[in-house]
Amino acid sequence: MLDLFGDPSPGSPRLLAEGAWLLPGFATGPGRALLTAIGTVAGHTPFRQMETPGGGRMSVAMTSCGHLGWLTDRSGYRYGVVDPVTGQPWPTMPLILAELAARAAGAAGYPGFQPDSCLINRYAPGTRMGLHQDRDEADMAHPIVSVSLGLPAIFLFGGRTRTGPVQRVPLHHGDIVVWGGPSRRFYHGVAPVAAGEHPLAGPFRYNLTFRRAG
Ligand SMILES: O=C(O)CCC(=O)C(=O)O
Ligand SMILES: [Mn+2]
Repeated sequence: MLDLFGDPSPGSPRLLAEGAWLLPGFATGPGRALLTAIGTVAGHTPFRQMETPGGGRMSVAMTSCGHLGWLTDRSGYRYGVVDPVTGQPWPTMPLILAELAARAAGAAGYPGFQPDSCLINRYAPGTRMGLHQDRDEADMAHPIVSVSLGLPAIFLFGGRTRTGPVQRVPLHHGDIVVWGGPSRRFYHGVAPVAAGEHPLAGPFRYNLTFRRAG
């Protein structure tokens, strides 16, 4: 039987911090199918650059699928069941995405992960994500599963405080980072993405961030 997730050459998992693993190439095999799924979701609920509570605009374009979508606007950061752009519920999370997230979480020591939210980030060259914590979720017992597709990027992985030392972790198409438990609230971000052309994703980096939000 065809194993969609069977990658020909995934690297060995690398421990980044207690509870945090880099799974090199874990999603390379299904990369093309994952990008197709992203295109299908974005056909229903388009990428948009959301407003920050301070009145700025995110440089990264975002959309979501799953029961809950992550939102930011002048009234703050939160999850919602309705996409404010379409006025409709977020599209159902494609099975290929949910299964990949569960498999990656299991490989990192978090069995039984069932995400109810998949934030899809699209980085054009020059865009970045500042150091932040993922802390809008109801129950921090669940890990974060973060899949990189398309152009490479440097993932910034810090610690408990914003000002502590930061690891610079190169991420390539198909790499997954999973963090949870003792590192669930660790600061992290993405350095400005360099211009390039990826054979499957064109001039973009995509990131899938799976969470159990509700
Ligand atoms: O793009 C990434 O690798 C990280 C995204 C992220 O941290 C987030 O969306 O909260
Ligand atoms: Mn984050």
